[in-house]
Amino acid sequence: MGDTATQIQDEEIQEVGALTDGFHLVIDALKLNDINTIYNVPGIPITDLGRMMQAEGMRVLSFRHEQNAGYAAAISGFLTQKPGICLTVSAPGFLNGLTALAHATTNCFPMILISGSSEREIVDLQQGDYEEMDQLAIAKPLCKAAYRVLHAEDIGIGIARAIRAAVSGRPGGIYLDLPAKLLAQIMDAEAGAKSLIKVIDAAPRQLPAPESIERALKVLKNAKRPLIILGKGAAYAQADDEIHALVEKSGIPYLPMSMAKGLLPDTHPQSAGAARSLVLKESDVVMLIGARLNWLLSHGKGKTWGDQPKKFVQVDIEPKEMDSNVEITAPVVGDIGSCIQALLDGMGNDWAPPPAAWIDEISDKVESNITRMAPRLQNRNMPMDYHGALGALRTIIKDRPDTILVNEGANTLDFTRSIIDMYKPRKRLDVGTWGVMGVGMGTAIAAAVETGHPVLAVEGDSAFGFSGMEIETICRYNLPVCVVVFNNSGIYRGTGVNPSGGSDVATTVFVKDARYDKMMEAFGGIGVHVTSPDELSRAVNAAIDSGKPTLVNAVIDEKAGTESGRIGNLNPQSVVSKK
Ligand code: OXT
Ligand code: ADP
Ligand code: MG
Repeated sequence: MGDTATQIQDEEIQEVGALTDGFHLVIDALKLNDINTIYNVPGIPITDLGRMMQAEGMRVLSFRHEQNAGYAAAISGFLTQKPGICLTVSAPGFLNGLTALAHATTNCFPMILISGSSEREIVDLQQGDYEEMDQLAIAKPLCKAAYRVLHAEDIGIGIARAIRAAVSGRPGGIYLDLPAKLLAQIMDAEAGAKSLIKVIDAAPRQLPAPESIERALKVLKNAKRPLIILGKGAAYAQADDEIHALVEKSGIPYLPMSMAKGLLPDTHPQSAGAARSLVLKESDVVMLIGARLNWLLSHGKGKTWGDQPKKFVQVDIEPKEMDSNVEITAPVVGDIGSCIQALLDGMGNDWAPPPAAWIDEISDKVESNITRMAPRLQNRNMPMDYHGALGALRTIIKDRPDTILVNEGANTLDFTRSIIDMYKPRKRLDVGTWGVMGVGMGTAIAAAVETGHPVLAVEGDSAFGFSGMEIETICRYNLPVCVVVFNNSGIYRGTGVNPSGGSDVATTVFVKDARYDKMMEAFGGIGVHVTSPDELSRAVNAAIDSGKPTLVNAVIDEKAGTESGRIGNLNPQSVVSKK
């Protein structure tokens, strides 16, 4: 009997030694760099890659839509300082993941979108391959860097470059294109192992220039009404102790941006969170730490900032951020940990706190805003308004400060941000720089997977709809996620009326009396329908105690919200009235 094909192949393999292939090289390169979690949607050409990753002990979480897998990867980058990995199929899957990649880049989160792609020869001649698309070209303007690997021996380099590009300097999203053919390429296993790179010091410290520290301290020292603004870059940097020390040693009041809440507890006596308008208007020197003067800070000028002339000190790793909107008097370029440490060292031991009049003015405003809000948080109106419902959830976060709060919506976002105090760093995750709806479930899943802490996702009913199908994913992996849908039957409010008088409902209105809790039950999770703050409180406490996937449908007064929440001023107004 003649030799079988397999026998011949085996003999050949023995002659040339053990072989490896593109699939295994990708897996080995990621594992070598301590990347062990993948957020993906399977399909041609990456189904087997996912399977093999799982076989090799990686955690491979499959989603229902790539955008949600991408948001999960983005926030995992924020939480861990390692690039979150989203793995997708070619063209449509790639495009679904691309929104999240752009979101990661916009928010300065490290993430790598790895997509399978079609055959280069066919794509470049536009001959109509399966899911044909020039993905590299399309990704380039939407991310920090984009790479394609064509040869198995370059996989190690490709992944090393992607990791380093994602986390060094200002973090961001990276695209890595892996053509289908590459995954099946074989090479000698020993040469393959040698081709892999373990990235050394992927995000090297960037020490600030000593003169920039001196300049910044001089400006701060001369301030009569100083203010520190902490942004999500400060939360990302994980320099929690240094930041805490700087705030307390300087005695300067601070304002946390949304995702920087909890870096110091919101109840800290120097927190000016409840006196936002006052401190922006009246401050004379503002030190930004990992926060940009973009739309969320009214670009550092105009009505929000008042007439008081300002000097800005800005601590950021990205030199190009300086003077982006207004003059920065004292730029401090470097990584936040190193910069804050240098500022602390330069302050010496006799740093004088800011004038008492400034501190007292802020404390009075904080107290009056808190006192004004307090009775509203106790209200027992039915249907619930935002204050009544959030009064209940606020207590839960206070009692369980390790819980991660995910938050999206318009009114649901804005009320939650100002009502729920945070006590620990990186516990509040939200819509970020773009105010994007749809981050909710991906964020909740990654938060649970990466930290092991319970997650409470407070979601507007519209916001929830963007990623709602992922509650199946939450149930499938049995994650400790409690989703609370603030159900006011619509975008902003449920009261809109079709101006034409036609039979279609208004553009902002959803089905009335919808029961989102039943969706959760469909997948074996727990669904609860609540109409009062006490019921809400009981349901969420039970969910967190049990750790079981839960969705609480919380009925909110459909008249309670306002158009676009706190940012209604950004809506353009038509000056033409048509009959
Ligand atoms: O100092 P003053 O007196 O001014 O008072 C301030 C604080 O000092 C005080 N405060 C406190 N008082 C007492 N106690 C405490 N603890 C306290 N803390 C603070 O309260 C006030 C307010 O404080 P705040 O919030 O800090 O200050 P302010 O002025 O609001 O800050 C300004 C901003 C700009 C920093 C802040 O407003 C902010 O961060 N805003 C982010 C807004 C945002 O990103 N919104 C999301 C986008 S809106 C819209 O675009 C939506 N869409 C369109 C869409 C989107 N986004 N994405 C995609 C992919 N497609 C479409 C859609 C579809 S929202 C939306 C859905 C909405 O419907 P939902 O059903 O989901 O939600 P509902 O509205 O609930 O129905
Ligand atoms: P927020 O929305 O909370 O104001 P932004 O996303 O606008 O925050 O700003 C974050 C800033 O933090 C970015 O300019 C980014 O370059 C910077 N940043 C991120 N990580 C670091 C770090 N480790 N050291 C210094 N700056 C950082
Ligand atoms: Mg709503």
